Amino acid sequence: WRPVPGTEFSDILFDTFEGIARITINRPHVHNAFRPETLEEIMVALQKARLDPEVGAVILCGAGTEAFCSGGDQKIRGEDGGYKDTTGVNHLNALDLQRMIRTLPMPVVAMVAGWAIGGGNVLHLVCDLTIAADNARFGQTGPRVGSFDGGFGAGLMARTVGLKKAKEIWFLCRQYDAKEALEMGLVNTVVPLAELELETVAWCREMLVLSPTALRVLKAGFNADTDGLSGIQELAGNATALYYMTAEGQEGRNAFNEKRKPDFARYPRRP
Ligand code: 2NE
Repeated sequence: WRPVPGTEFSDILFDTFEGIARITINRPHVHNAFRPETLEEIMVALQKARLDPEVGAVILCGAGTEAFCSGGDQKIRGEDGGYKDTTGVNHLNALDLQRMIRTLPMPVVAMVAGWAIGGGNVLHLVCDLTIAADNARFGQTGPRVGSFDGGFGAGLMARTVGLKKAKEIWFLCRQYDAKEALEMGLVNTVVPLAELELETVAWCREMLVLSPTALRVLKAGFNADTDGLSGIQELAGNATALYYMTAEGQEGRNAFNEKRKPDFARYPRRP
């Protein structure tokens, strides 16, 4: 792994390896709970990964082996509608990050060792794939600590593990081990902790040799109905980008720039 030059972060580590960008939440003293700055930094790193033509997959993980992420940092949760940043402003920018992960045009793989709790459980849920170590433990705590995520946390959870199981997870605030998470479809695979990174990189490598456009449009397709009109926007944006690459699409631009009528008759109506 090579640190990405020009990126100085306080709460995350950001490095790359052979087309994979790895973002590590680096707050092990609180089981990698996030504060607004953590999430802001992850979004900056994701945008850098998006703009790097060498990067085709992202791994999201937590520092150490005890926790992927324990959700919002309860020590800085404010009274004014969110989590306080260092200037005292409250944020719920976990929701911004969730949307960004879903619209990133490449697979995001959660690599989960240890706790994935509260907003940390939702964070891996919104990733495209989850590779779990055998020491991983999952669960929601919201109704116990005075919080909830009724957006992707509830709706995407239900679509992932089924409605009854999702309600159980949220209504009872139980914890589930890696084997149970695999059985309910919350994770893709479980591997021994010592093999977690190798296995996650292997999954990324398998995807990296496949068609990036196919994966990109498939991701948008998987998310489209759940994300409503903004999901359709993402899917349709891919269609627009592909259309721009055709001679038919370029004829419209050329005609405008050349101050003539466009001649679309040359382009067939396909069955
Ligand atoms: C994760 C869990 C079950 C682990 O328990 P254990 O016994 O292994 O560790 P311990 O001792 O609780 O935690 C170790 C240190 O990490 C801190 C703890 O306070 C402790 O530090 P000290 O007090 O000893 O100094 N820590 C752990 N999680 C933290 C957190 N989220 N915020 C601040 N400090 C944290 C156990 O630690 C646990 O249940 N953690 C809390 C999980 C939780 O409730 N997360 C927030 C859910 S709400 C949310 O994430 C959210 C949302 O619902 C909507 C929008 C955005 C976020």
